[in-house]
Amino acid sequence: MTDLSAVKAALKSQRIETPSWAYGNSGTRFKVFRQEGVPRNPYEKLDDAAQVHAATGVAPIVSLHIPWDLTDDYAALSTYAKERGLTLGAINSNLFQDDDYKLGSVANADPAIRRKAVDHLLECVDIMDATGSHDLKLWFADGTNYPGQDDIVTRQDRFAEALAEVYARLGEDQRMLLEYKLFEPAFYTTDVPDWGTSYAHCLKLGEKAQVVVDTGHHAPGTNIEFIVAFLLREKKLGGFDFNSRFYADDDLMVGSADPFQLFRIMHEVAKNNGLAPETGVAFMLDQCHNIEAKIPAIIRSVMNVQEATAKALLVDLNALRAAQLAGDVLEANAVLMDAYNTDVRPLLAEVRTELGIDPDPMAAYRASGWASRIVSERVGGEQAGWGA
Ligand code: LRH
Ligand code: MN
Ligand code: MN
Repeated sequence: MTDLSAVKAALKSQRIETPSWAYGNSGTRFKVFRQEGVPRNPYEKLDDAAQVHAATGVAPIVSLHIPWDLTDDYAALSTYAKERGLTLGAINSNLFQDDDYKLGSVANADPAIRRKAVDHLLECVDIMDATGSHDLKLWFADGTNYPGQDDIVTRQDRFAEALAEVYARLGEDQRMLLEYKLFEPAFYTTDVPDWGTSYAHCLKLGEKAQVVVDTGHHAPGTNIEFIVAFLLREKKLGGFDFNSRFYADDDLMVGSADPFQLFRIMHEVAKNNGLAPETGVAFMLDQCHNIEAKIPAIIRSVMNVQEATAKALLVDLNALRAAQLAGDVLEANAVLMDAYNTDVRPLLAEVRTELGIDPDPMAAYRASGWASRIVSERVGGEQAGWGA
């Protein structure tokens, strides 16, 4: 039997971090469909994030992306966040939108370009000092398109050297979270293509370097929950970039394409103590909302993570272990499926009522009038967007 009050307590204390870029305009490489009322600066992104937190009660942290969230006073931005019940989370670097990085950033053959790239990363740590952020999130577009284009091992050496310099700059309570991605924009080799490469670099760097699992960055059919379980065992899972994919790096709402996969991932997290704050797993979203309204899509995504988490917490671990030890394959599988097939929406409605918020976050947001307010107030100025 599962202790329902412990399940509720875990759901109340889980924190889901939303990305500043999901509030701005975004699109595919074919077209950005602009939406009315979209934020014009990082401050307005925080205003929208505060609406997501008000509706869900569990999303008080916002990741920034530099330079998309450029401002001349990050301490002031952090204060603005605090005044709205928010804190600034991971600082995401950007080494993929400058002409200089055509052949790579920290793995570029040109030492001057490598220097420029490392300087950007060091500047991101300066920003973390100003915002009080604990996590530097690194994703590199580095790689090659053609066999023979550059030397695979030399590029790894350049990577290791750059990461070591940035690692040495981290403060006591700061971490480096290293993402991996199978391919794109590079199509032949990618310098950090998989969790093993990220893990190997992190292991050499030390305790403050951990792996980020972006759920959209794997080959089709990859068993992501195995990776999650392995990294938790090694104390190397820094966090998630949640999103959904059907084909490649689709960046759709988490839990929309394959809610069962999300449940299997959250089962490994819950079972292996990954929900305990001291384990330090950051539950971040990394998504874009190209054709749907952004704020309600982010609210829906937060709810999808909560539903998967609730189901994972309902797994009867004693019954599961007993079935596993007895070699009862069907019963062990049934224990998992019983939890997955539970409708957890009434439980989450109770959790929200106990938190003092509306049991229906989507309805609460609709009733708030925020959607029409931003359309009438945010006129003029450049709308913020992916890459802007
Ligand atoms: C590119 C990517 C990556 C980063 C984000 C900003 O694949 O989605 O995951 O975290 O852009
Ligand atoms: Mn990501
Ligand atoms: Mn991605």
